[in-house]
Amino acid sequence: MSKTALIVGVAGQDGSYLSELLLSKGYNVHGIVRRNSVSENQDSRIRGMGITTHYGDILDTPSLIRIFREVNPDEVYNLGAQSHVRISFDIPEFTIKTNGLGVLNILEACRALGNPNLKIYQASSSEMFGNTVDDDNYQRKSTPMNPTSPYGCAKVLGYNLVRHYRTAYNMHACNGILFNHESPRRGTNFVTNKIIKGAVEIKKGLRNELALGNLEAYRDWGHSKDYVRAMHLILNAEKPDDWVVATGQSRSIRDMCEVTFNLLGMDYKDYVTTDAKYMRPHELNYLRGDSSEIREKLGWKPEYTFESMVGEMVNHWMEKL
Ligand code: F7E
Repeated sequence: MSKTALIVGVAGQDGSYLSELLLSKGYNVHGIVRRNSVSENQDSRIRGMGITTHYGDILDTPSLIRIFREVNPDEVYNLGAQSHVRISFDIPEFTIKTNGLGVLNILEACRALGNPNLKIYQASSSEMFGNTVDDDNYQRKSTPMNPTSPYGCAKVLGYNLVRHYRTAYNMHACNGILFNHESPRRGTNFVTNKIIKGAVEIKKGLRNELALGNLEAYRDWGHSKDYVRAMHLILNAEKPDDWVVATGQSRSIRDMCEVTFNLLGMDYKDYVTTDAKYMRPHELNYLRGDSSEIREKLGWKPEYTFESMVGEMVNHWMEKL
């Protein structure tokens, strides 16, 4: 009999790729979407895929209890969050509630189902590490967590709740500590898609410059398609655990500008400006993840390289604009 997956936050970049992956594996896929005043925005990434959507919200426990009962899933993926780090400084309370207490609500809704075989995946984040780096310049599961944003603080709460529920109630609950992951479906207010879309617009004569924030931060960027494969592997590992998913390569925002503009035959220095409004009150300067454990034990490895990912995103915008 085919398995049933319930994806909380299904309408986002990762939700859409994860849906495709699970459908290709024969799952019945259900997803929770939040009401949006522009209904086309609600499901633009997942329309026509063949998944069943339900209106709900991770801060609305009655909706969770109702949907979880109706769907009776084998696997729950919590990808629901206020996912923008800089915006978390503007709406800290909402971010902490959604990304922290929201996880508690999901865990309680799962516990109420009373199914000992239910598997739960929590989207934890490299933002939890903040500016702590091990002596070898990597972050890993054992690296102390010192978050530098309301987003990161809330993610640490969610991470710890998952570990706590795993031990206290013997639940198959896992954390994937995912480093940045991008794709053409990434929101255009995240730096990769902002740079790539902006550079293509400049190439096509639609604008003259691109204003960014801190160009000196470093990120470990992978592709969302590779990372949703990791989510499925993590959930289906024999024992519930916490895993780091990363490429192990770190590049600066400046590098991202250089590679993108070069691909389009331009020099980023002619077009990129900086604007204080994109700076953060507290910056996370450097991310580079050690994912050797998931590679060795679960056989995960990324298929995309940094260059093939940027190339795919550039082609997407060249065709779309
Ligand atoms: O920023 C710098 C910015 O917003 C990356 C989320 O998926 O990954 C993501 O969080 C870097 C930062 O992603 C602009 O200061 C410069 O250093 O693309 P981002 P993020 O904050 O790393 C983690 C793992 C998550 O979990 C999050 O949910 O780029 N930067 N100029 C800029 N960033 C933005 N957004 N816009 C700029 O103009």
